[in-house]
Amino acid sequence: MTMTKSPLQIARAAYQPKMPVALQGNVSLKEGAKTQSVADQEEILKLFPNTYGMPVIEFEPTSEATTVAAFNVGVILSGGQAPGGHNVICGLFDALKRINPENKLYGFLGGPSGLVDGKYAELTADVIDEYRNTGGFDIIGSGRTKLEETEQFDKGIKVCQELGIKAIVIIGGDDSNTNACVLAEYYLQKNCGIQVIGCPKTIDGDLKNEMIETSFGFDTACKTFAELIGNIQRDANSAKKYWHFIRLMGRSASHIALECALQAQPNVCLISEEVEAKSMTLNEVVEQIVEVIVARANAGLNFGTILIPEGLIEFIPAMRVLIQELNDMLAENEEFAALEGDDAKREYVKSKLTAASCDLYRSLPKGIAKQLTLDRDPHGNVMVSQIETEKLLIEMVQKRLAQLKATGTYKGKFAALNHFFGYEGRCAMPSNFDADYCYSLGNTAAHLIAAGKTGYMALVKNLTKPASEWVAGGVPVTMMMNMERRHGKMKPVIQKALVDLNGAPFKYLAAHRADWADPQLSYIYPGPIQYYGPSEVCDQPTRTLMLEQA
Ligand code: FBP
Repeated sequence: MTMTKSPLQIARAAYQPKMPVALQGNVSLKEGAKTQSVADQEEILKLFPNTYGMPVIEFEPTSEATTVAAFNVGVILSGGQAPGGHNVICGLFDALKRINPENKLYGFLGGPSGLVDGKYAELTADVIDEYRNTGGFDIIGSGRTKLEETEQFDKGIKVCQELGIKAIVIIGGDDSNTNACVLAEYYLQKNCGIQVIGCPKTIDGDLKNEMIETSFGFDTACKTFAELIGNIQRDANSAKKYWHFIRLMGRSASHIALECALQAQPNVCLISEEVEAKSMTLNEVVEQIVEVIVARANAGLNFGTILIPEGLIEFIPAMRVLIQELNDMLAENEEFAALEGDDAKREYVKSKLTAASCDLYRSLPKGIAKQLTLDRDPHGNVMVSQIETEKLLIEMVQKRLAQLKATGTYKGKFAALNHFFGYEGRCAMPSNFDADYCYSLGNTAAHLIAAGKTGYMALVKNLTKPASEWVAGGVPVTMMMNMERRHGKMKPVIQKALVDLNGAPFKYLAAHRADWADPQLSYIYPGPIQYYGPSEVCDQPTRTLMLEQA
């Protein structure tokens, strides 16, 4: 007999996510005061006249049951995978059925384009049961199509009307939730009766603010990477012959690198936001690494671990200027796209850059320079996941160590290995935290819809407390917005949360990193995510969240 599921998969299918008390029965709704956007209030108000200023909402338990007429909902998974996405959909489905067993849930296939192209599938109980507490987004697939044209919005209305859909739930990161808000505003203007609710997804951890404590997926992804880093540290400490340069996903923000450092205590962890605050050059970053390598070599230890956030390169001021120039130059540039061959493209780029950026561009290894000019994502972001910063750093560190060797300052041996962790964690089986959090987010989205809300993001907070004490509700998306330059134009977007250098997680790293670099080893080996066992082993949120809320 062939096995179709592992024993753990079977056990997880039966796991019942823990939920806040307020979501366990009937809910009533409490509205707070009017809200404002985090910045650029006048511009955001002008762009979102119908959804600006709405109050924050909290759900409270009530003994009164309300009867809600049956309605249909469509759900979209948008952007990069994050553990727990399936549980948002399961939570949404279960709550919709509790609200009215006649309610139906449709999944739009392959991301936002599924809505526009009318590609969908009904998510019935049989389908949902296959995906409970599983990683991945394969239940309906995901995509990065940007919903921004009114033509797309109008096609969406038609599809929703055909299916009797009264609300769309968009599960995505900052850019996707920005689009959700634009869509909500447009549908209100058109008075077409379609609500739009967002859910905070991304392993990057950069969709958080005063209201949203963390995005889902960050917990599981970091725990998965931290396990791998711990394993590498144990290997390094056993073989004693390699320096491991480990780049970690996270786009611009260094939250993942920071969280992994807090969990595994590597010898070096670079934080892009600090590099920017100190206006460090690439050479200074290299020097910071070299100092640790030399000190450890002097103690006879020619091995160690270095964590590098994938967005590092964008935070080196001169590189940032170069990337900005490249972004503006590449935006809708058909002339560049038509060029054939790397040399022609390189010459074209050089001819368009300012003198300082051109010098920097020329000084980079050709491979890295090329990676900087690869296609932007649909939101105009440079795809930092494709820039192999860890290899660039290895090359530069190697050169610097050779110089130090020549002067007799460094007597060690340097052999380096490079790693890039991202895809390894994005679809991991969700931790109990993410399984519970996501299921609650899905439930919350259903209640926001039943309450007739639109332009809101589902909110579940108090996350360092036991799940029963979490607080659920909704936060208007406009509250998180500011104006930023995208594709060469100013656009309203949700403000990204970068690592706060005055925040407790970074301060902890800053206070301890000298000990972690020290030849006296202080590696932690976190081990794999545990799903069954004592709560302190299985249900703990990230160190970031615990330090932020301590
Ligand atoms: P989201 O912002 O869509 O959640 O993306 C997360 C992420 O994993 C980033 O960390 C990474 O830079 C990017 O996706 C990689 O994108 P792709 O999956 O398109 O290679």
